[in-house]
Amino acid sequence: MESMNQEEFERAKIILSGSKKVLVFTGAGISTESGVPTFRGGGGAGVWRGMPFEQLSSAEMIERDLPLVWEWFDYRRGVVSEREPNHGHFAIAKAQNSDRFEELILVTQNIDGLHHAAGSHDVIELHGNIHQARCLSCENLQYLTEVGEDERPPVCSECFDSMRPNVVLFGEALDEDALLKAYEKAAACDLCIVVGTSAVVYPANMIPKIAKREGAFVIEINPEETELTASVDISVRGNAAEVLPTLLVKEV
Ligand code: BV8
Repeated sequence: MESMNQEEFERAKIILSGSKKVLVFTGAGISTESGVPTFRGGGGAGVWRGMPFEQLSSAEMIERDLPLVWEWFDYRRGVVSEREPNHGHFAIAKAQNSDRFEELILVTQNIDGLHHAAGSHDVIELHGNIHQARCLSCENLQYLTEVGEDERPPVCSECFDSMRPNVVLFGEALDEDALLKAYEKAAACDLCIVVGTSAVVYPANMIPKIAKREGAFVIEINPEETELTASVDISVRGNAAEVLPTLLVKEV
């Protein structure tokens, strides 16, 4: 862990030992060690078939070219399906399923499903889930394992209209219930741990800001500085898969 600033890490451990209600907020960086490319910065999934990802993942594409949207997300799901959760995902799941804290709420921007795969429960997936399809008419949800790979766009089993990926695209509103629950939990927590996010995407990036505004201690875990760094209480320069297992492990 030579890449980590040890002093900040020790301070973070002391804060954790006194925390009761913890909110963990994750972004693409927590899946880096699982081999899933991030969106911005090195090795990102920035461009595909010559189009920037923010254009491929924009609301207008659903109307304009739904088959291309399916090709894009089938490609992304192909990348994710070969990947496993890493020590960072498992550390959060272990802490959530132990009596380490009174409550541990996990809010993620990720759509890769790796938090579920690691054993986390009640995950608030603000941007949806790449493994699900949603009907354009009746909103029926189906896992893609229930739909033939060659059926594109998938046909809804309820109303037979076409289905789209169950993912929030740029320019689309987030699920209101999920967002409100995440805001409430952010306002109620006494510690917010922000892991692996550049914090540029709105409104998800409001989660740590609400926690801070309502009096929570905010710890950031990221090998690089972000837009949040100046406003957090402790910024641990390190990789999630290295830092989380030691940070979240029960005090000896
Ligand atoms: C909405 C699903 C309104 C799709 C995603 C101008 C200014 C401000 C805002 C806007 C603007 N123009 C438009 C907007 C709004 C827009 C937005 O915020 N745009 C940004 C780009 C400026 N937001 C929206 O459109 C949202 N909707 O506002 O709706 C509305 C209201 C009512 C009615 C109609 C509309 C919808 C946003 C959701 C978009 N969908 N994902 C897909 O995946 O293809 S967002 C996408 O970015 C991913 O979900 C991703 O999770 C998310 C955030 O990125 P990060 O997770 O932070 O990933 P990133 O690569 O950026 O950073 C990785 C970090 O990890 C780095 O810091 C790196 O250092 C670190 N790292 C790397 N390795 C490690 C590590 N950390 C730890 N350990 C490591 N090993």
